[in-house]
Parts: sequence; structure tokens; C-alpha cells
Amino acid sequence: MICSEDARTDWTRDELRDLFELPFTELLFRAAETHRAHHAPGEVQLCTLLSIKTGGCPEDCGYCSQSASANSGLKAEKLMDVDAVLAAAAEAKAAGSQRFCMGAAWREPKDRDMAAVCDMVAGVKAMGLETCMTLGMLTGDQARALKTAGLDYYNHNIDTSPEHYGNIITTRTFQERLDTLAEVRDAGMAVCCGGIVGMGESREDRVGFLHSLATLPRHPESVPVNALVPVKGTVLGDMLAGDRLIDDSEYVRTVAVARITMPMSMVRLSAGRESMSEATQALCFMAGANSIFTGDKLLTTANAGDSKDAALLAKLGMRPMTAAEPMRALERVE
Ligand code: SAM
Ligand code: DTB
Ligand code: SF4
Repeated sequence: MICSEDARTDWTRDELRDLFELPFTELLFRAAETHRAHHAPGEVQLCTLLSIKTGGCPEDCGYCSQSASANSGLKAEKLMDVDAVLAAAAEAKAAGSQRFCMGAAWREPKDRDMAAVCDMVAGVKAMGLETCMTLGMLTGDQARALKTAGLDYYNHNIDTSPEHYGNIITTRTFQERLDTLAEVRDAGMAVCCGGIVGMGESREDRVGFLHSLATLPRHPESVPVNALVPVKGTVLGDMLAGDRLIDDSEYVRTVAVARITMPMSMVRLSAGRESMSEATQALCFMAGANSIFTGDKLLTTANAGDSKDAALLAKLGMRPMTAAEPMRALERVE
């Protein structure tokens, strides 16, 4: 088994384009081969999300219900109490979740919030769950404080290709995203980084998006592939309302190319799974996806729910991953 340091980071855009253009069944076959070489193919990691600070975000991400510039009707809330977060984590653990991911609608955390956020990390970690947070941009000091508190993963997405990025977000740059990812790496945490498809981007943008991830100095340990959840009142939700956002087969292709180019990473079916058929989700698992968000809610939008997921996994004969594999990914970082 190779480890992520040995995985190729010199992919060219031409190579990724060629992968996308393979006949669908050939692409799937190659992705499944790669998956089986590095992961237990019948296992799926279960992660739970919690919005620890909802709404009122100063950024203008065109897809997001939590942006203050959107008219999504979402009420801005304060940072949750540590005890309430720990109660939600205990519930997630009881439902079989393995990773607990806490998200805040911030451009970046304020230093005055760091103590509470670090207490949340330490408390969740003490329950034996893997910890993940997504709080926006981080300074080096903040990244190190989170690491010291016990944070395993930091989620910070590049969202799309460098070329399409400016059509979606204007309040921070692609380069600023990369800078935060470098701080997370330097602090010794594992990186969770992916993006969204179905935002009106071209195939070439999907190539550019995955190429940016697969040529990072080190691949993200987790790669969430979100399909846009169109939210009324957001720029993209209103603009793309009624459109077919992305063809199912193109979503599966994106998952397959992520799997082939980042063989060791966990590839996560993230937002948008609720509106996907069971057959499409099964194709995604075949194409190398090995992680999902469970529970009734993502951050602010609906998710499939634990019982639906349990039924799907049982139907497909797949089992929830034990802590072993992601923990091995963490050992490779340390
Ligand atoms: N504020 C932090 C940030 O943006 O880094 C963390 C929270 S933010 C909601 C986390 C990620 O969720 C975004 O980077 C985006 O990829 C994804 N996301 C947000 N709204 C979405 C939507 N409507 N559909 C699909 N993905 C979405
Ligand atoms: C990620 O890539 N997807 C998750 C997690 N990282 C934080 C968030 C999805 C949010 C979907 C829209 C919502 O529920 O607000
Ligand atoms: Fe704010 Fe994150 Fe939503 Fe962008 S994606 S508006 S940064 S909460």
C-alpha cells in the first residue's frame, strides 16, 4: 500500500481531461480498481455535521444560504454553547457516526471565539469521535491552537476551478483559500478540501477544480464533492432554479476522477445527496466514494437522514467504517 506522500501530485490538466472523456464504464472500472487497491471497498465512513454558528456571514459565496447578502430567510444566530455542541456530538456518536464536523458562518474566527471553539474540539475528541471544523480563514496561531485542542481535520474548500471561482465569490480569493490550507498543513492537521459541482461550471472547470486538488503539495486527506443544493434567495439558487444542475453521470465522473487522481483520500458524497437516486449513489460508491454525511440536516439544508442511509447501506451490503482507516490517514500526517 502506498501512502499519500507517494501519491502523484504532478497530474496535468490533459490527463484529467482524458480521464473525464473515457467511456463511462471504463472510467468507473478504473476508479473501482484504484479504490480497491487502497481502501476496503465495502466500507463507508459516516460523518455528522453541526452548524455551531449559523447565518449572517459577511462573505458573498453565491451558493450559500448563510451569506448576509442572500435573502434566504435564515436568522443569524450566535455561536452555540459548548454543552449544546457536546450533546449533539453524543447523539451523533450514538447514531454510529465516526466524525463530527462543526461549521461556522464566519469569514474567519475572531480571537475571542477561539477558547469556546477549542473547548468544543477537546470535548468532542474526548468522546472518541474524529473532530473536524470549518470556520473560514485561519491564521497560523489559530491553526496551532485548534491542533493543540485536538482538532484532527480542518475543512476549507476551494469550491471550483481557479477560472470559475471569481464568478461565485468576490470577497476572498482562491489564493487566500490556498494560504489557509497551507497554515492547516503547517500546524499538522489533516486537510479536508473539496468543492461544489452544478454551479453552472463547464467540464473544463471540473477538470481545473480536481487538478488544483490533485496537484497540491500533499493531497487533502478528505475530498468532499458537493452537488449544489439550490437555495431560494441565493444568487445561484435563484439563477439556476428549474435548471438541471448537473447530470448524474457527470457527478459520478467527477467522483471517479477524484478517486483515480487522489487514490489515498477519502472521497465524500456531500451536499446534494438527498436529491440523488439510490442508483446514482451506488454508482458513486462503485466510482470510489467512501464517505457520506449522515443525519437529517447538513448545515442549514436537509440531508437524507440516518434511517434512509442505514437502509441504503444494508441494501447495498456496505458497512460503516470503523475508526481504523481515517486514523491511519491521520498517522500519515503526524
Ligand atoms: N464559512 C466557512 C467557509 O466557507 O469556509 C465554513 C462553512 S461553509 C458553509 C462550508 C462549505 O459548504 C462551502 O465551502 C461549500 O463548499 C459548501 N456549501 C455551502 N452551501 C452549499 C450549497 N448550497 N450547496 C452545496 N454546497 C454548499
Ligand atoms: C462540505 O464540503 N460540505 C459540508 C461541509 N463541507 C461543511 C457543508 C454542506 C453545506 C450544504 C448547505 C447547507 O446545509 O447549508
Ligand atoms: Fe460564509 Fe462559508 Fe457561506 Fe461563504 S460558504 S457565505 S464563507 S458560511
